[in-house]
Amino acid sequence: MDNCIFCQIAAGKIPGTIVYQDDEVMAFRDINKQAREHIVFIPKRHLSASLADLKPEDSEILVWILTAAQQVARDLGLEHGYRLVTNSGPDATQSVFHLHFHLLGGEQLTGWLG
Ligand code: IU
Repeated sequence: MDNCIFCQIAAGKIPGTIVYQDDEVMAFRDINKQAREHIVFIPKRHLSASLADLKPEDSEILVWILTAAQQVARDLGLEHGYRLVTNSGPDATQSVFHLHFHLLGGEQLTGWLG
């Protein structure tokens, strides 16, 4: 999608600090990090705006993203743990409407709600 910032990062049209990519998934450092390590995982294709509207036939992307997150967490040395979350919709304060997951770690995480 032309006006989607994460599509533009996936296409290399605007820069991101990319830490992982394969045919389907890209991961880059969040520009406004909320933990010492904060990585955003996206499908390269604009499959959906959020988890809420991901179609069942596209759901295998979830396995690919979780597998990529597992790999990146290992690469970053997050052996003490990490958190993987997705914000879906306004109650969750979602701000970019291209499905994505946040990997947070590298320090003791506190609290669930913000
Ligand atoms: P959210 O779950 O939609 O709230 O998360 C969007 C995230 O994307 C947020 O943490 C932003 O800091 C992050 N981000 C980014 O890393 N690079 C960008 O160019 C833009 C947003 I725009």
